[in-house]
Amino acid sequence: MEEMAETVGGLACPLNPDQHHRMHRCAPGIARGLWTWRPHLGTLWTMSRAVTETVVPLPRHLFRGPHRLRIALIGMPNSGKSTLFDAVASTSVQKGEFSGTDKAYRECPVQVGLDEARVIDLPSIRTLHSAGRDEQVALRYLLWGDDPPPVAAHDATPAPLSPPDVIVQVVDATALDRQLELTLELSQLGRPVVIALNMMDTAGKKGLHINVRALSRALGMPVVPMVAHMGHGISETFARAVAAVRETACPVPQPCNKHIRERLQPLSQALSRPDVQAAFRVPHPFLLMQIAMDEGYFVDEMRQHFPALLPTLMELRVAAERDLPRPLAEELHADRHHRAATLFEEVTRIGAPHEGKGWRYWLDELFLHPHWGLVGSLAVFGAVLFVVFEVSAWLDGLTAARLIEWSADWQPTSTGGVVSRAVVDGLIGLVGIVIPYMLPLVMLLVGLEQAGVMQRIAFVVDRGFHHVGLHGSVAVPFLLGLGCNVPALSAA
Ligand SMILES: Nc1nc2c(ncn2[C@@H]2O[C@H](COP(=O)(O)OP(=O)(O)OP(=O)(O)O)[C@@H](O)[C@H]2O)c(=O)[nH]1
Ligand SMILES: [Mg+2]
Repeated sequence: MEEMAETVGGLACPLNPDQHHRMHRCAPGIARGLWTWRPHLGTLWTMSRAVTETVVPLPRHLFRGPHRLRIALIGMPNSGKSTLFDAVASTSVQKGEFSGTDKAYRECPVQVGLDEARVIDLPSIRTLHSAGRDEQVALRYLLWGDDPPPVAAHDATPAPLSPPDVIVQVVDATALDRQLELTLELSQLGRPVVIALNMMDTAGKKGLHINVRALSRALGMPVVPMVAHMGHGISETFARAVAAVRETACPVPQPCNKHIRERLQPLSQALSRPDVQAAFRVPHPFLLMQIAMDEGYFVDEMRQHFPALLPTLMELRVAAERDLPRPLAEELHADRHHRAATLFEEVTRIGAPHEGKGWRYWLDELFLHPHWGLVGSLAVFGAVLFVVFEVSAWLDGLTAARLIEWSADWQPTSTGGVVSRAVVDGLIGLVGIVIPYMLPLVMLLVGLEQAGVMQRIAFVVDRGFHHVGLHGSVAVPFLLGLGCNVPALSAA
């Protein structure tokens, strides 16, 4: 006999005559089961079609495997770089020292959505011009990584790391005016820069209101408000960093004032030589600024590689300095300082310091206290257990228990009825997990997270979890696991 075909989920499945006969015998039972569930069949059909037909557009190219990104965290001392790094660091952190210094760096892999990156926590840097020896290696890493240009070929590479695809400048928002000077310098490096505007909590308490959008517009860089030790703004910072690379968004050029620009014009022209560009492999405005500032490393390299050109450059530099009230380097520094201060004034408003002690203050007092922090965290764990065992048991009685009671009398004897009964039991089981356990638990955890309690708990338990090779942020999946292991595993 010819094989008959039945369509299951869009696939044609051949049925032999015996199967066909059995199917017809089962049909009344299945039909009865389906009749019971008929109000939901339409919804299930729509949902199954939505699942099979939904197309999720992926970015054109993902940064994964050998194409993973490198993100460098840079900033002035105590701006919060290490706090940000620790917040995203997995257990596989690699440490190293920049060659010829005792300055350490750390790097680790991070997952940013579907993209992968390696994040590097660099030593603090105050300025890119007139940098000290330790800052010099960090600068050389930012410029070239482990791929030095001809002028730096004789130096040991600062670290065996590829150069960054994007720079995240961690900025202390409470000292924004000073930190913007470094931002103006970083904007000359020709790489995407993202500003992580950290310590927004302290800035708020000091009455400092920063217009983040205006700042971002003026600099041509994404600016993300952040409170690193609370975990606020961290994922957005990394998402914006990846997006900046994908869009190859480079900062708006921040030229010095017209008066100085005109004076530096001859020096700029003398440096605009393809062989100089090829030897240094740095953006022209940056090289111009280094030579104009008489920066040791770059002037030395110029002396070694372009001995005939250097005297001309120095003469042009002296000519640019002539009639200036101060030495050229000081003049350039003052100009940068002035531009940073002007920008700061444009984007900030200083109000009255926040005197009141709001509930967040008391949360900090409790959770960030060396001893009471642990007690507070244990209390939250206790509250979650109470919800799971007491509140959920009550909800269970109202939902799943009633459904079980309702279906208890249905004892089918046909195969179709048994299959339908199994489906109904499965659905009741699902309802019994989702409504009494998962929903209250997830709502509670979202509430705790939005209030900032979870971030504080993650901070408190971080040290303890590190002993078992985990990070403090696993506190959320840990608690979620009290309701259901599957979302807990996927969240981890
Ligand atoms: N109030 C507040 N403090 C923060 C924040 N982020 C970091 N801190 C604190 O700022 C201090 C300095 O943070 P670090 O992460 O060590 O700063 P860093 O930039 O790595 O410092 P160095 O590498 O030593 O230059 C630490 O005490 C942090 O706890 C924040 O968003 N708000
Ligand atoms: Mg640090």
